[in-house]
Amino acid sequence: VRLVLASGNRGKLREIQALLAPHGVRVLPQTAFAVTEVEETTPTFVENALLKARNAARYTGLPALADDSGLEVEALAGAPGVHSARYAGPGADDRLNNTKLLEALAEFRGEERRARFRCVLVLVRHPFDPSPLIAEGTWEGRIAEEPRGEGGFGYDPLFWLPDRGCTAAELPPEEKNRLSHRGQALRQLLARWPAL
Ligand code: ITT
Repeated sequence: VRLVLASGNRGKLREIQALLAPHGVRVLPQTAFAVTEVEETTPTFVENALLKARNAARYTGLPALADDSGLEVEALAGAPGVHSARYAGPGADDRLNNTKLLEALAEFRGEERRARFRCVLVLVRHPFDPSPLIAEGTWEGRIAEEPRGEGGFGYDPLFWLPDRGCTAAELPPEEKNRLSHRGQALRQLLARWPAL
């Protein structure tokens, strides 16, 4: 099975390739095709993922998988949520986003820094697929007071796992995939995928 990943995020690509390779699924990056990215204009993860998946299927003629994900921080009423990639403004990188998050939580301690990652995956077999496969996963943690670790991407250096005593960026990649919102969503997607 071959599919295109409707994402420009290399961290997501790496993790999803590792999760799907054992199932005989080859995941091609949409950057290998002339795909014009869509704007993520909707207020929900699932609608954004659908937009991205249909768009990539339209440009490539391949089945397309999209991942819309983000970090929901309780003390910030669920922000940055669907806006996680550009929390610190248009063109913001991971470092700026992480700095902004630490500033927003400066007043909060311990339990008050609870947060969760959320990942919604959508698979469309063709651009007008009337019944896309949809799966979701969440991962609970806290926002650390300072970044730790070099692994993963995005907010991983700030995502503290109280049970493990480390951040997501300090986990080996296969351990992150075993625990993460993305790993959970992908296993749910595989269970719902009749062709596999
Ligand atoms: P695509 O839309 O092209 O896939 P993106 O990075 O813009 O790439 P999203 O709109 O889904 O993707 O934004 C998700 C953001 O949430 C991402 O940029 C990270 O900042 C954060 N995020 C999602 N999963 C994460 C993870 O496993 N570890 C750390 N941060 C994560």
